[in-house]
Amino acid sequence: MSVVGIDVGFQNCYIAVARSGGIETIANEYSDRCTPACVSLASKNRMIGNAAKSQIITNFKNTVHGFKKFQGRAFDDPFVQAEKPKLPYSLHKLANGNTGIKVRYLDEDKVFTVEQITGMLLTKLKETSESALKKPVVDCVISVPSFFTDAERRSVFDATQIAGLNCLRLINDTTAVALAYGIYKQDLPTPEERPRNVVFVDMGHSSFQVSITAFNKGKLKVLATAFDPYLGGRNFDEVLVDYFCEEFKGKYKLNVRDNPRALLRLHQECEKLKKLMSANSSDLPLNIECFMNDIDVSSRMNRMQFEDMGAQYLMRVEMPLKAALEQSKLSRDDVYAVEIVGGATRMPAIKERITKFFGKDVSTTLNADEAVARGCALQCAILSPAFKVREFSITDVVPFPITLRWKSPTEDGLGECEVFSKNHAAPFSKVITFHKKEPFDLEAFYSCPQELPYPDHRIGCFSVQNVVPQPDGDSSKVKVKVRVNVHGIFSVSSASLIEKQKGEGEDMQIDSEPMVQNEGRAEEQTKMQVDQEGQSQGDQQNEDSSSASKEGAAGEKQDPAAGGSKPKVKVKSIDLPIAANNIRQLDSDVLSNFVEYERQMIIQDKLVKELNDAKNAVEEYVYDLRDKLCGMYEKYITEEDSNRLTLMLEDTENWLYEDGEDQPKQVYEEKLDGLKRLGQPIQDRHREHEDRPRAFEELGKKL
Ligand code: ATP
Ligand code: K
Ligand code: MG
Repeated sequence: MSVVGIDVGFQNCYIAVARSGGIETIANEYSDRCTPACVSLASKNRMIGNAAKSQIITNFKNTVHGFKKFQGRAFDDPFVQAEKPKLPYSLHKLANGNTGIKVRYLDEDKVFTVEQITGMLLTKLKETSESALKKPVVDCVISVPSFFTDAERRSVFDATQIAGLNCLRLINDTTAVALAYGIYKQDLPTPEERPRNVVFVDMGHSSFQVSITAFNKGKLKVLATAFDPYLGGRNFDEVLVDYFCEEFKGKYKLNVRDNPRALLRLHQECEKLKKLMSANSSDLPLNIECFMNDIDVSSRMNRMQFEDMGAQYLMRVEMPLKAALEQSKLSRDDVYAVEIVGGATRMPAIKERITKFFGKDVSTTLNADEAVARGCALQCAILSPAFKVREFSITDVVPFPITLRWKSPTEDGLGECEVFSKNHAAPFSKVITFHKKEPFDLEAFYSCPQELPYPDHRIGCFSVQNVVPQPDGDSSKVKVKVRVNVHGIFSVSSASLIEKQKGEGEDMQIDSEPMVQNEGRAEEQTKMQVDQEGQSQGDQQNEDSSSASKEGAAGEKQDPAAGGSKPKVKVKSIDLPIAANNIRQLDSDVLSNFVEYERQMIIQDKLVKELNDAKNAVEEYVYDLRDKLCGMYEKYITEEDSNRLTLMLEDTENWLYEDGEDQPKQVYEEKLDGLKRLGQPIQDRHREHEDRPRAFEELGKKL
């Protein structure tokens, strides 16, 4: 069983794995621990990660990046529409209204869903972890922004399935960071003592997240989260891009915005310049050769100027800090430390604002780039029965309050109730009791549309089916369980009809769960529930696999009818089917098609790779043998033979660029074999000669 944590960033992805020595981040085939969130489609295959990034400019129409925020969003979503004109690739409205990405792939026009593109990225990350761990990787934990709504989370979850991953948990970025911070701390207060409160701040390329977390020995509890979902490093890149576009318009009469390639190059250069300005406050140059119309451009910028230009964004840093602190009901003095992560927190101006707000120096004890991935891997290790980790319980929060509204076709029992308040503990289950004579619908939605960073406040509609009246015509008691699961996804997870037995009174005690009988009134169960049963889509069965679930298991496992030591009451409970209809949800058959299609694309990529490897092997052999013929092999071949062979090598090289450009793998393999038949005898003579003195030496030693 694999223990893998993946930070899927807007720009950068990191993988951490558990090995016997502990948690470590791993490098990809480019020896890079960062894999760019980038997918490039081509006429024969796909390139993903670093290879795709190198295509951003050359193959801009088919190289997809910056797609994380399209996850679970409609094409008509205002955010998607605002991004659209800035993208070098095209978006496309899918039949179900979701956002599709239009590219050329295998010489055809193709539209991929965001889930498929993310699935491709995850395939790459899966393969990278597999080659590091040298075994198949299936189980993993993946990070999402804490402000992701249900539709966005379900979309990421679908992407994990497309990639063939078994996502044990979608964990919030800042919660993963908190886990990476807390699990190794030996000096946390005991559970009876006042907790240690730590603020975690993560500013990445696209977003800004803050959480305040209370630590005690063996546990963390998120007290509050706050965010600016649209504030990140990329805003500052854009500030620079805007500035230089203007400047070059006047100075060089260049319309950069009309030239996607030039614009992409300017973006890359501006990001580099931005990073340089973090380390250097003096005047810095920006030079781009052959930028547009064969013109070289150059300019200068310094940090002070830059901070002035970015003031509108710097101003926005304080709000989420303030919101988080207010919600946590802590004062600044209660804050033990402010830990910052994420690439954009390296900007001095960002650090200053955070420092100023909390009135204390920020700490950078965590690795700014890798902390999220490490936290994910730690969570995966906790959830994995195969891995021993310190017991550590994690209580997260519900970021946006959730309301349930119910109606039935004939009864006038229309009502609603907020089932999860803001910052309610999560994961969590609640049982609500209804009195109904017929099937009914429960509509779930986010209570405060105005504070939601998503344009649709609906979550989904859940139809509780097969509800019938009691034999005496009375309403039946229907118990409905609602929950926010480990992934932070809401569902009506189960429903049951409690059948009255003959002669039983109305107010009999039916089970051990404390609950109010009022129709529709939600009643919290006394213990925190961790998702254990009643699998709905997006769930994992992790029976007792985490310390967190052990804590929650007790109340949940009792059979309501069993009674235990209580007087036995005869109650029959019938499970009711629930039909869920979530917004922007992919149909399950569509999802299975995507899973299958991803498998085919993986095979295709593999074939192309093998073919390229076979071709490259011929080329390499040609170069290698040619070098050696005029070097170390010179003495072992006649001049005549050498000349003939050299000519042959030259022919082969030419062939590779002409007729041999595009041949089946077998042709290259045969070509290589043919060359080796000629080269091998020379190599053998050389080796034999080399080995002889060595053999004498060995012999000499023995004597
Ligand atoms: P998100 O968290 O929004 O999904 P991400 O996780 O991909 O995005 P990070 O890798 O945390 O983002 O950070 C990338 C951002 O940090 C980029 O905007 C990058 O330019 C910026 N960045 C990295 N190093 C520096 C630096 N030294 N100075 C300024 N900005 C930097
Ligand atoms: K990242
Ligand atoms: Mg990030």
